[in-house]
Amino acid sequence: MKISKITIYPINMPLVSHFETSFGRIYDRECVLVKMEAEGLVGWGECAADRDPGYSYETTGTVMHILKDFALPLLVGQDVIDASDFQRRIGTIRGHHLAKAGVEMALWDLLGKRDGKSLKQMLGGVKDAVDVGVSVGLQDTTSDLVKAVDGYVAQGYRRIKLKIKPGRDISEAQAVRKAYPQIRLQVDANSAYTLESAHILRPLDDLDLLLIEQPLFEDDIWDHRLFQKQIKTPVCLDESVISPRHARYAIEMEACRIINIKPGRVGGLSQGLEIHDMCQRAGLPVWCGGMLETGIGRASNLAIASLPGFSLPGDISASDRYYTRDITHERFSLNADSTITVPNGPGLGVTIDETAIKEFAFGEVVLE
Ligand code: OSB
Ligand code: MG
Repeated sequence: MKISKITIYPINMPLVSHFETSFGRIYDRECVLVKMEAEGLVGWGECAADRDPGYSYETTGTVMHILKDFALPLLVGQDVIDASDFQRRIGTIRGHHLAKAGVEMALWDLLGKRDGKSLKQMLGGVKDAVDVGVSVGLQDTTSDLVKAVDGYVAQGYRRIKLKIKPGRDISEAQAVRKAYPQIRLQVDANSAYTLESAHILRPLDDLDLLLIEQPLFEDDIWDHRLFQKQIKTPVCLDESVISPRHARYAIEMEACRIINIKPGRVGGLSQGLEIHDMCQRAGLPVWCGGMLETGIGRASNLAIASLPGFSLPGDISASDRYYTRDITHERFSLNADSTITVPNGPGLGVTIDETAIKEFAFGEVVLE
């Protein structure tokens, strides 16, 4: 598609309630939206970096810089054929996967709108609705945590993920397991442990968890291999898998038994697709992670989560779990069976509330 203009907006949206992980608490969510115009059509994408470099080294600020000064000048005025052509063109930029992925998403949206195909169709999705769960942040007390879980279970979520950190791990997971002996339960440490300290997680083996997500450093696939040998619960990698190559390293090293695919973290939907295919060949289950996305990123996550290898519930909750006001006209809601329906309109299948974007945006850069 001949790209005529790209506009990027850093935005800030208030969260319904604060969200706390091992790297900090947030009350609102920043990200960068990408509006790509080509051949009379408009495509949208979302770069899932946050204000602070807690989950990733990328931030709203680095995304604006990398896109404005390096990535977008390689694209505007060019005829970009598809996602692999896009990856080839931006291949000279090292890293910055969250930035790149938002632009790739906008390109997929445009291609789908041109061809009258949904993203699900283009990626090879097979499900009309996908199993989802909710990621519950750290709370002030264990009883607050159980209350928060009560609320989500009452809303119909049948898979719960708990954020953990040193000192707020075993007793938290035990309390929720006691309250819900049958529920599908998993924990996410966001790299808060070291191989030396991780032995304290061993009691989690008694709680019948689906998985333990990213206990150790993000750049340490090898230590995850050593940790997986010490624990029966499957280790799942999130932060450590930044590309299809890293997925291969993790599989070959037996560093994990499950992989969380976030298209943003791995540099785009095309890269997520490669990891999905690789894990299917290797017999590893995958699931779709989340980054508190707006309706744009949520639509994209639902589409990729509809592929056959996504056999575990995704961190894709209903819109009202995150935002009172979103930037898409469509809101995603939870079905009675703890699924969310995959959009099937052309491209991402969502329409954009540009008035809301104008209100949440704290900047705008246009390249044409
Ligand atoms: O580690 O999975 C994570 C949110 C922001 C950054 C990292 C993570 C998360 C979540 C929330 O766990 C998932 C969601 O509901 O979007
Ligand atoms: Mg995670």
